[in-house]
Amino acid sequence: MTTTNNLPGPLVGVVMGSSSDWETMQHAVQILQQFGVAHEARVVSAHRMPDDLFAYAEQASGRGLQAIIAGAGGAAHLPGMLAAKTIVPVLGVPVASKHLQGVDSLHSIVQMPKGVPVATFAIGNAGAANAALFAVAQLALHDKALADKLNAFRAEQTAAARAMSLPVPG
Ligand code: RP5
Repeated sequence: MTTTNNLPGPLVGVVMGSSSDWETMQHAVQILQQFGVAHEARVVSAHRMPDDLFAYAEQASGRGLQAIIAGAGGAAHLPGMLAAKTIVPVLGVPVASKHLQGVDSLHSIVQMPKGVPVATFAIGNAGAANAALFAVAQLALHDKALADKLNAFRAEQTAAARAMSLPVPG
């Protein structure tokens, strides 16, 4: 478990179906670290440890989690099953799979039935980072210091984009 900010417990849970998802999901954790958001990261496999998945979801609200970022690949049932068992917002990250490049993961996560939402992000690293930025934005609604950090982050991105130059055609 990783926590920062001297807060009593994690505000954001980052879970994934396998340690093989870490390469992607570390991008979510890096953002949470950058913004000083208390968080934890764990493997919670929907298929290999379903009882743990249910326990994690059932305890999420009581433990003070404000968002769960869930990444999985292939038959990516982790985000949807978490959402089925908790009203804590679940942010789903499709991890690129070996054979179908994550389109299978995306479809598995995004096609939730009406009534049980999972906020679904892009396949891969961008999706993982954006899920964390979305969680930061949720928390920033009630945390002025965090909102200031998020606005500064956006301003830096804008400045970097404005400073971009293109090669002169030959
Ligand atoms: C999913 O199966 C995991 O989320 C992972 O993306 C995929 C492959 O898992 P490993 O076989 O690498 O453990 O449950």
